[in-house]
Amino acid sequence: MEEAPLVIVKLGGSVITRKSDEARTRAKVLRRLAEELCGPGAPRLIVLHGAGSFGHPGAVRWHLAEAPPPQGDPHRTRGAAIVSAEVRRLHGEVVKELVDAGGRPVSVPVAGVATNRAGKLGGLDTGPFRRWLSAGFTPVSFGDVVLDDRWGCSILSADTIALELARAFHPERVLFVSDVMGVLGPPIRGKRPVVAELSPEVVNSLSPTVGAPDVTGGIRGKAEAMLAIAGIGTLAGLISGLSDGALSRAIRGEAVYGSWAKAAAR
Ligand code: IP8
Repeated sequence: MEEAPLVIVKLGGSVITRKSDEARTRAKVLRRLAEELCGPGAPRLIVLHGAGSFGHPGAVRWHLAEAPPPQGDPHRTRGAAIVSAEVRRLHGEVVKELVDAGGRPVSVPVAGVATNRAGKLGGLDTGPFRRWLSAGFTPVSFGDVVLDDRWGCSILSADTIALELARAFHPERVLFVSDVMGVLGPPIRGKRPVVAELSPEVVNSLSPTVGAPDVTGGIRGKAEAMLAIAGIGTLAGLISGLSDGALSRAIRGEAVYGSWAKAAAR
């Protein structure tokens, strides 16, 4: 039997948490997004979320996305434990909202199935995602602190998890849900327009990080992940989670305003 279409959605930390206050969710937005994900006729989903203000400030403070100094850093493991606990607090809220919205989410943290090597993904066992999906659940994972076989531990972004899962599962589309309408291009008459179709030239012109403290590459890191996803034959979009209904339309395959990286022929 043909499998029902699968969509991977990453809820960006920028849209589900408040940037200004440390470690608070945007409760109303999170609730609405959960309802859009669990509405009637939704496809099979894998849901990922970023760390936002629950994870990035601590990751910056304890330098978790950098190599430790040669003499070692006595605060690194303590800092990593705090960040790991904080992102789990956010994760609990995301899973609860999905349950309350009528979904069948199940938590699949990558800390148990992924390792980094010098801050980059070394390996991710996608088996647990496959098995939970086959059993009719919606696996939910998040950007996390993982073991690093060179640095002890480091950060794995949900953007990287999205790319790796796209390689394993070839979903219909991967959607990045953000607090912006799309990737903003270079200014024209003082205004930066949303780039409807991403290309390597546009992505190379983006500055590495914009806005709140972000250890995983900000909008540029996301745009790079989108191009990589398109390169393996899957459509990738960056849409706003602040526009009512955009996510619900996008998961059903409708064309939604935002930035898109078109799938290369498989
Ligand atoms: O927000 C970062 O994940 P992201 C994870 O998906 C931590 O890039 C712990 C900062």
